[in-house]
Amino acid sequence: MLNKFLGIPELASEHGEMIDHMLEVVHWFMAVLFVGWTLFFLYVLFRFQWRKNPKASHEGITSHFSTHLEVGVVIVEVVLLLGFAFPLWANRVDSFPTGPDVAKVRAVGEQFRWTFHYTGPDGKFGRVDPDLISLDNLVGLDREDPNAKDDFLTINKLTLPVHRKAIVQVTSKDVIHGLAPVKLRIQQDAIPGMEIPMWFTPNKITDGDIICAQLCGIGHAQMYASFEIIDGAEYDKWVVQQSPVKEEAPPLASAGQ
Ligand SMILES: [Cu+2]
Repeated sequence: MLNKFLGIPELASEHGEMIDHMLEVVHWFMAVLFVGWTLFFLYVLFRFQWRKNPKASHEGITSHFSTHLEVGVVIVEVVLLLGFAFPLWANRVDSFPTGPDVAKVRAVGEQFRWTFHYTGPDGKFGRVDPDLISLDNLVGLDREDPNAKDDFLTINKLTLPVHRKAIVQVTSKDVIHGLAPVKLRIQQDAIPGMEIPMWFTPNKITDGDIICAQLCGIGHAQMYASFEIIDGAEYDKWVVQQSPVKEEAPPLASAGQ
């Protein structure tokens, strides 16, 4: 209810309901804290006003009420973090799904766009090497590698099949970016030199925005991509169509654009 009031975007992944539930709990908790501490603050303003207490007391308040209250708040926060947030995230980055049905994509961030690297029909990524990166080879794919033959790239557009598990491996070519397809309720920072996988299951045929969640430079606001969740059979057809790479990469977005 509070989520709706705050305008949360449509939900399009299986685990997202738990994320939304936690968001709802956190928002209610923050609302209670906000109102509670405001009332306490106003009470203190009047209770200890100068007119009623012309002489400052060096003893101060003797009641431990506020200390107990603060300990209570800390306990609730620890429960939220250790009981909800950590297990939720652990599910996304532990025990990765395997099998031919799993859609695998590498998301490569750079100033200021996302390149998505697909395995192609073989389900295997070709070897990548930073030394091979050029304007014609955005992810440094080694075309000599047999696994690379059917790999293909898309720019600023992530396509995934509905109701099938997807692993997205997030990395960056320059600075820290953050891959945030908000409707899928998942997000991962892209760290240069690291490839960080996360997995989820899209459960709705829809499309949505992918924003860069880290302030990554002067063109950060233009670092916009989108995702599309399509029917599984359609996805398989699309993968075959796209493979191997035929399209040319658009010119690098410059900072001034
Ligand atoms: Cu960015």
